[in-house]
Amino acid sequence: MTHRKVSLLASGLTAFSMLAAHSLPVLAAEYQQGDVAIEHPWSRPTPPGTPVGVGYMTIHNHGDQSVTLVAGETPVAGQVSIHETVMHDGLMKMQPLPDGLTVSAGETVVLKPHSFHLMLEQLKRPLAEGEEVPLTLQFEGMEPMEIILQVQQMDAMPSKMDHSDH
Ligand SMILES: [Cu+2]
Repeated sequence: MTHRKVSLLASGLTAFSMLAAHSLPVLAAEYQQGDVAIEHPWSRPTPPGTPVGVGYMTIHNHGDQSVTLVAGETPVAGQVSIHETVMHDGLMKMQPLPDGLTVSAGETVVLKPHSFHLMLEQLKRPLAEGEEVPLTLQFEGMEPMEIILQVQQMDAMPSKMDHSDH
């Protein structure tokens, strides 16, 4: 009897702390579909006239098979591409990943400045700080996954590097 009570209390507390966490405005949002979890999807404000925006997030694959992000879609952009930034002859350069971005079984991949990222191309309007941008992610062989990018400044992130060069 006592044990049951304790475990009920514990699960109640867990539910409460999850609710509390989700009610905090700046906290990382988490999305889960099948074995894929998306953490802290975010984007950056764009100056007027900028043709592209970015999409960053952490992708966890909790499954025992690799998953591949092959496409994305958002109402604010004409096209979403999956890019990586690489060093080429001593210069940083970004290039599309034609086969998508694969996350191996049990692994985590972080989309962030100067690394993997989504490009929101043919932006239809500037993205403003504080805005929430809906984004549909398509992993190969999975149902589309709806997430929200929080538009925020770089300052909120540990990296001080600027990514405005595209
Ligand atoms: Cu890019």
